[in-house]
Amino acid sequence: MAAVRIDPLCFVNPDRIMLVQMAGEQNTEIRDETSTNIAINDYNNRRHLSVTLYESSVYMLRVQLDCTDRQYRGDSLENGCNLAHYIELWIDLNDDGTFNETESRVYQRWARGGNAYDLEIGIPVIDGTNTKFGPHRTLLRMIPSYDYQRQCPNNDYSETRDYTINIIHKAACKGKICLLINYANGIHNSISMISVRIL
Ligand SMILES: [Ca+2]
Repeated sequence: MAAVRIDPLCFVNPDRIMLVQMAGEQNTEIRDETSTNIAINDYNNRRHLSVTLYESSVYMLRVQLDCTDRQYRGDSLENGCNLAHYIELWIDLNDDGTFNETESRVYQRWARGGNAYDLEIGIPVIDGTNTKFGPHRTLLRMIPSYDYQRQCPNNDYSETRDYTINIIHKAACKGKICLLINYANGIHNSISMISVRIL
């Protein structure tokens, strides 16, 4: 019987999240330096960490991984952690307690310098139904990449972190005057325009 060849990548210990960082509006920022030491599935409730974002905008979220605990240093891993992981982010935009497909909000992702990922996060317009104003439960999840899952038998690890994203209305500013659009009670046709002078 022929021996089954397992990719050397499969013998590498999973890398762990070392830092999660996202800058928002009004001097808010998520900066989570909690590091995880255990090798298999981990969940961290970090809901007290909150960032405020404008509707209809795009923001960057950076996830830095700890790649120091590696057992294999072959050529295929010279680029660092990025071969083995896939990171996703869901925001419970309608606050119904579940995460559906449209609440998966990563538009693009890039590997940076071997051990960091930049994720482009899209925030939709507040319509009062699918996307509500205010704080929302947000899940960041790291799982093995699809290549890793296909090739490796030990692919059941994951890391999940629970944060809060606060979505607010975008102010449209011209000179020193800003117009705030207020969707009262989530109804589109009850838009009122409020002039606010910036001091
Ligand atoms: Ca939802």
